[in-house]
Amino acid sequence: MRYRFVHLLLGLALAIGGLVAGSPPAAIAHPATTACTTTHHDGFAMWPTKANDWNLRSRSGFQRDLLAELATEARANGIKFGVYYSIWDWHNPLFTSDFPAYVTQMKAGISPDIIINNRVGKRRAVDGDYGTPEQALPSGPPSAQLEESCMTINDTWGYAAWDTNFKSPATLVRNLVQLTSTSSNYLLNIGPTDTGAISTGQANALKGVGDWMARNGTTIYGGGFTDLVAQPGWGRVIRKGGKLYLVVYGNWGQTIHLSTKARLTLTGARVLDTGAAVTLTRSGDGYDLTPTGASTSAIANVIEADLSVPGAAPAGTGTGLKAEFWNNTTFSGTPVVTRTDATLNYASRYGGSPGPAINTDNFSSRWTGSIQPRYSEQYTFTTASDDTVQVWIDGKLVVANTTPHAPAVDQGSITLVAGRRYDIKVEQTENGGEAFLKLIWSSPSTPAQIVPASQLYATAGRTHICNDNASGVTYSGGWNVSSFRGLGDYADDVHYSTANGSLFTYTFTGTGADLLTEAYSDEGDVDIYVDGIFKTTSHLAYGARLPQVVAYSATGLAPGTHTLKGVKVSGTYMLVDRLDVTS
Ligand SMILES: [Ca+2]
Ligand SMILES: [Ca+2]
Ligand SMILES: [Ca+2]
Repeated sequence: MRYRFVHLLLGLALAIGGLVAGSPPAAIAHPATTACTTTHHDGFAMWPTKANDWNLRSRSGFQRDLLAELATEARANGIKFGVYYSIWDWHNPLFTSDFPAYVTQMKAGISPDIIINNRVGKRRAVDGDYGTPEQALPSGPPSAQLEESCMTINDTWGYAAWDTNFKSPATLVRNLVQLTSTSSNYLLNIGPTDTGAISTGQANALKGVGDWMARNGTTIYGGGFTDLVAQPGWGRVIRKGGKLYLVVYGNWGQTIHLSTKARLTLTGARVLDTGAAVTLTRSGDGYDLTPTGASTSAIANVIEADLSVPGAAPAGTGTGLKAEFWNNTTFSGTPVVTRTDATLNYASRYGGSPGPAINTDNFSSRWTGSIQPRYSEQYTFTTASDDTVQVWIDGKLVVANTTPHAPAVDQGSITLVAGRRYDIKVEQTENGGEAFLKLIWSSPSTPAQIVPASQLYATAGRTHICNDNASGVTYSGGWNVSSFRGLGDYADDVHYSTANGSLFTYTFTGTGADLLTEAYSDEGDVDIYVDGIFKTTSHLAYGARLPQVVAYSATGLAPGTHTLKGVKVSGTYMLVDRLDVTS
């Protein structure tokens, strides 16, 4: 790392990507943000700092304020202006003579609103505010921390006359597309010459990106990861709200196939650049799309498709979970602190704990209440923890890492129903040294994020998950049980029938119930009745095999005993997998 930056006096980096919405005006590569290296480990300031004379103005004949000019120019062009500042300063005498005093001095100068990347620590998921993969393209979305990949246009960060190994516009565009499809930012480095000029090789690369962005930038700004579809071999897919952007790398004009991973409908499609028609047909586990018109880019052409997915529940009204802390690692006795925590996002590190009354070491934490998903989807829960962690949803252990550990990222998944509230319990223990706990969730429609307070409640959940063999469920008309299919069934089992007219009846006490089952090509329609009254016909035929989809939700019933009934109407199979009940 060190050698790379020794000779770097000015590195201007362009961050292009999904974290910033909006379309800047035409520019060489349409950056959304810039990050100018104002000082690196050598401590040499590119602005006329008053702190010392180790800066551009004092040490050269260059008397203008470079950063002020860059800031003015960036803002005039609608580009967010940022600066990169290295907290390592070899020029500061304290750095070598008294490092703890140096750290204290650095901390004293930090604004609470500043963004700190993970190089403040050891580039772990618990360090800083975001991750910084270097010269690398992550294959999937970040799980425990936002990420920004930094990369050079050639092979060197600073200007190097001998380094002419410039990446092609195609490589840069496809890097940008891949990063956007994983909800990562792209920080692309420029090393200007000693006169501030951008070399022809770098300029040509940026011009190529700019040309592509001028036609297809809608794909990038505000776009991000989607798990609604499988990433294809012919390119990448990016989601932005109600649109999917299918970035096609080659063979333009041929029919491409999009495999779906969730129940969705594409209602229209067109070529983004030209508006030319795209033929859209359901096929197999998804859609076939055939564009018309000539290719307008040898790098990549983009199809814009209109996306319809089952509706989201409105944002919740929660304020967080009940939090209890003990000054022992065994949750024993009366908690020393009981309060409501809006989110679970703690970095106690060496000297701290979640509260003044809580030990720095040897404490335990428990959060309880309920969690309310906004989508009927499979949710992945991610924890970043030290020393131990366990997460239960509706009493089921979803995440567990109970061997005391250094900061670790752990995950587990469970399918939830939109708008319902399920019990959640999170336990963490701290023995010694650092202590961390983050609770993150993601789903096909939810980018990985700290679970927001609006979806957390300090009171118990009212929805409980019941298996297809639960008491209260009766089957008539020829049913069998299939277990261990390994296809994602709840409890790895389902009831199934092949006879039209077969039915199940679920008698429950509460205000609502949900039928979850499989959607697949060999399934058909199920008529749904609540309290004996026909409600709807649920269509479960779908090209892709999707476990635990919500076939019907009964909501808002008067408190009391009710029945939910499903009758097989068509298709080869009818399956019953899971029944949730809301009291
Ligand atoms: Ca500690
Ligand atoms: Ca620890
Ligand atoms: Ca089941």
